[in-house]
Amino acid sequence: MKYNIIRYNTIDSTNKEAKRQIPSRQEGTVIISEEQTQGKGRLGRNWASTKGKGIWMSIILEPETSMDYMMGITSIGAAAVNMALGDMDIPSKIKWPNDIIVDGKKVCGILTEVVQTLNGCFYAIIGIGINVNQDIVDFSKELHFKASSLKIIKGYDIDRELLLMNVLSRFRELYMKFKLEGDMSKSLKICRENSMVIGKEINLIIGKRIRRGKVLDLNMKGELVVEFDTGIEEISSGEVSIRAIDGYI
Ligand code: BT5
Repeated sequence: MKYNIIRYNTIDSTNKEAKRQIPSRQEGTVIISEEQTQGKGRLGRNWASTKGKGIWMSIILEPETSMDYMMGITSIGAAAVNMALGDMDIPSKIKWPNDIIVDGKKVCGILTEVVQTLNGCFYAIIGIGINVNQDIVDFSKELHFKASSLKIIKGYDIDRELLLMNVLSRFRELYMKFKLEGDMSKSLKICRENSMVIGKEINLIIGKRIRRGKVLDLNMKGELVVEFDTGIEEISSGEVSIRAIDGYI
């Protein structure tokens, strides 16, 4: 997969722009913007995307896999970001399915969307947002408690371009293993080893319903294996959020 990086100064959302550019763009197209005016999180939530301070990007993919495995791409992205941060001496944890946490705060979120074109082709768009050089004042009050940036953590400005290249190169390595060999095991190993939730009691939030359970593992598709009173279930990331019983995560 060869990357083709398309840069914007401002855009509504790089995921939205990636969607607009399908199918004229090929796998490996990266849409990146200095700022997003309508950055998107999961389930209709917003993503704060301060100008010039983060990495706000989306990669267009053609994974040629079944729908079942599509959401596993989020795990590949999470593992890639975890490795790239590790390369820069920043240890991080992964809160399934899509948050990267450093020192108890969220520094990165991932949003994977699947698009089917009229001629029946499936694309995946993985959107990755990393808080790099924000100061505390750049975050809204609501985010002070749960968000942080690499600059706040390290105490100095981080080279966004270097981090971008690291993330892209780690992502390609893990994604191509999955695409060519159907093998997601390395990504899942990283997600397991750095998981914030395996072994923990959690509340699983599905719409208005909350279910309490204990996280046992991730399965081969990157789904969460949870033990409830009623038995063990495999939970896909689509419509759910989780909260630990004992705190923010
Ligand atoms: C996510 O959603 O974490 C996925 C975020 C994906 C953002 C990227 S940026 C490039 C691409 N283009 C897009 O439009 N999106 C993708 P979720 O798990 O739903 O988390 C959203 C929640 O995180 C919000 O409700 C806030 O509480 C919090 N949040 C918002 N902005 C944040 C930020 N910059 N840093 C940390 N937390 C934030």
